[in-house]
Amino acid sequence: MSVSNDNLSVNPRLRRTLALVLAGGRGSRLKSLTDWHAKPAVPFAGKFRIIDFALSNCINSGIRRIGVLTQYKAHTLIQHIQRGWGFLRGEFNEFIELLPAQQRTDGENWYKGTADAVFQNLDIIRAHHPEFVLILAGDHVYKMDYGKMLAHHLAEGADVTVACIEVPLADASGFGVMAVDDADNVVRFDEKPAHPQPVPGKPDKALASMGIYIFNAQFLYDQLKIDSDQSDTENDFGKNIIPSLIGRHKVLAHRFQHSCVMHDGAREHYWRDVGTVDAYWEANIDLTTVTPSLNIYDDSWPIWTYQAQLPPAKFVFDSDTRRGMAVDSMVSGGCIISGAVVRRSLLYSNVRVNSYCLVEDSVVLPDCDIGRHARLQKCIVDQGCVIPPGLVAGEDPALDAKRFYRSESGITLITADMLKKLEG
Ligand code: ADQ
Ligand code: ADP
Repeated sequence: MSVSNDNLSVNPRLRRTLALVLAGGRGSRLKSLTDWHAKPAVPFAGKFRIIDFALSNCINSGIRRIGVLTQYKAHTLIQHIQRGWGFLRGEFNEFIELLPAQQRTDGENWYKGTADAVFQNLDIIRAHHPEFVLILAGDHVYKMDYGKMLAHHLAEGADVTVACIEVPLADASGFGVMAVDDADNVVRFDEKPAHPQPVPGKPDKALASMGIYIFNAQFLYDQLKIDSDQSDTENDFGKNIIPSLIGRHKVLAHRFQHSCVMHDGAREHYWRDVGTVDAYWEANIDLTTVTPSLNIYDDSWPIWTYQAQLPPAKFVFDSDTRRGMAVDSMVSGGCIISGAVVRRSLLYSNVRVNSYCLVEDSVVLPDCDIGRHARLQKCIVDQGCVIPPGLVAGEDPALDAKRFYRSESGITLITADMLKKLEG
């Protein structure tokens, strides 16, 4: 495969690319974590929100014209973007524009599938006169140079290019699964197949779509029109549009390994859909390890966010408990750990951990207060929880399942609503 490393020739084309970040999905597999936020607005890695990764990738790749398509529970997402991402300069034809579902078309529908979300905004998109449209999901954590993908798209003269990655065959039925020829043209695409096809010669791997597409703009408009005229369509890129193009147009596969960013001379082959409680816990806890798989200290590919200004984390040694510490942990601004022990955990902003508490292998979202003598093991504590003194979670699976949400692999999710019910 020939992928040009010469981003120079791509640069003017990147300026004529419009990125559309799909940020309207419900993300129901995150259970109560998405009761109040759209999945892209769910906090991640202590100070970010999930959407910051896709948006930072755009800026780092040189794409500075971005639309964010919102629908479900968009309030905190919109607030986050308005507060943090307003630095682009309209004078240079740079922008981040929020495109809410607004029933613009004749139908009575909000956005149906992902393609409908784009279709309903076609007039706005056309008005920007893009040459290429890059379609992204707002709910994946990864670092990727979209310039390399565009270079590949151009070099091969594709109509549409789909980014892909090899995933374990056992997980593949959650993805669009494709087969390619020797030149990486997509010859088959099955959306979430019950029996996914393995990669030839690799019986335990499948080639999965990352849900990232580069379309030639006019080609996209034409396909959206064709799709919207059909009656038996869910107006979805993965379910309808991409499969309908195979064999009729040039659909190119672009392998993530060619555009993931470098760190310390190695490619950072990290792409995660933190879409389940288990995956969310794992990806957060991984950051507390000595050498995490995702490097967030990389100043050559910064991840931008909005965060309120907060005082530094504070650790108070209590002479009665003879404790007051956190180890193998990340502790964000505004936290106070007083007379307690925190291990292998990630604390988001403004978390108070009070005397005699033990917090281990847990992810505590912003603005929580953990009452004295509480013990938390393998928990995710949702934003704004006040954990009552003495509460023990993560030690008795049957009891946890009754009071909270307990995942298959034994992670306990605690939310403010669940705690309220406990009180009542
Ligand atoms: P899924 O992840 O199941 O599969 P989907 O639920 O369509 O994809 O969500 C894709 C993105 O679009 C998400 O960021 C979501 O928030 C957003 N979205 C969903 N519905 C939306 C709507 N109506 N309006 C606005 N935004 C919306 C897709 C592909 C697969 C591929 C996986 C990779 O269909 O082929 O393998 O992504 O994760
Ligand atoms: P929600 O509880 O609805 O999710 P958040 O508290 O997360 O809302 O607020 C959204 C954004 O606003 C976050 O990025 C957060 O850091 C920021 N924020 C929260 N409180 C304040 C504040 N008092 N001043 C400035 N920014 C804030």
